[in-house]
Amino acid sequence: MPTPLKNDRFLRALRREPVDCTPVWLMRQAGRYLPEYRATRQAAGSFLAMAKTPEIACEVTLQPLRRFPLDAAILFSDILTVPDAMGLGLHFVEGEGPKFERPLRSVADIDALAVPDMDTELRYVMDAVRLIRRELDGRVPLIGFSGSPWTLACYMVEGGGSKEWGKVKALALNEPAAMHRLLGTVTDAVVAYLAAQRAAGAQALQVFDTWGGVLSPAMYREFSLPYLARIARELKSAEVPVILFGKGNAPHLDALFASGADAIGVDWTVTLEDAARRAGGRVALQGNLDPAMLYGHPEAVRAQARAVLDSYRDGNGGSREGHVFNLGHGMSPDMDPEHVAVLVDEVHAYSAR
Ligand code: 1CP
Repeated sequence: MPTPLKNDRFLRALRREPVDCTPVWLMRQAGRYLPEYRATRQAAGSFLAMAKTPEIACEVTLQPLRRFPLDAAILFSDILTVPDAMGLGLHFVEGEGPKFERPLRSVADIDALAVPDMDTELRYVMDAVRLIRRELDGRVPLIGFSGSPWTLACYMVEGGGSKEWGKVKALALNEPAAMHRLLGTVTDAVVAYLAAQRAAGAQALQVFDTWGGVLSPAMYREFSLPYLARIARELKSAEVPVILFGKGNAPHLDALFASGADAIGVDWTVTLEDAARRAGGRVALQGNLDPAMLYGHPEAVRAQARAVLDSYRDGNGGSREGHVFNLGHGMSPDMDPEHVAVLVDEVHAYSAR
């Protein structure tokens, strides 16, 4: 029998149940802003070596929890493990970010793709999930995650990050049937990947649609939204909630609220007041402090945290239930850990019921 959770605020908030204060975790809470992360990375040699060694992935997952009373842990890994396991050959070029040795260059490449085996090619991820659950010992829940089909397809077609995403948009425009076959295969892989993380012990699942917001509304509705909704439908389970986070998803919130997901993660380009009003209690909301607010001085960080908490309450009929505090996107390497401590403290103290 797994240890019962000592702190289940995060899961309760995702179910819109009452909590003693608003739970908080931060996207990229494990990362280069922490000196202990930089030391572990130096010793491991590379980011991929860290992600592929369960003991190191576990250590790095726990680092921010030793410093701050965060209400959830997130698996230390990357969204690009899935295309790597599909044979694209992930590596990191110093200062340039992720690259694939064999990006998708033709319709034949797309048709040759297969869903990877979770027990072999991605076993290291499941081993990390099992190890982290054991080491957490019920302190807080563990979040598993995946990239969204559209966001993974962006990297698979471009071969790395991009400013314009011209190749993948051209594919969607010129070869829509092949694009849908690609998104279909990637969706099968994402569902299998998240289900395997759940089976290994993940207690909530988040899908990162980081690049959905670069699409026009018509293209978003064709190439991102239906696949997000399929994931939410296929993973529906009362015990393991699904969070759909999308950078720039504000124009699509009404469709996302009806997608079947338990919670929607939003960035700071929408007020939580507006989002909560439109959600009307159908889903929980996660977000949405602009990460750059962490560059402010501690009193400014506290004021910004309170403003986010109040904005949610104002849109949610005066109640703070159903809100998970987070940033609107990930943390950056030059952020001050002291400011994170201040932020977490303010969220808990100010929202205490
Ligand atoms: O140490 C290093 O230099 C590596 C930097 C790094 C880190 C810390 C990368 C490479 N990935 C990660 C971890 C990571 N990636 C997590 C860990 C859990 C956490 O603490 O939150 C998660 C959830 C991700 C997810 C991820 N990877 C996303 C989606 C989230 C987001 O930020 O929008 C994306 C787009 C990636 C791709 C990726 N991996 C790494 C980098 C630098 C990038 C971005 C590349 C680009 O700008 O296109």
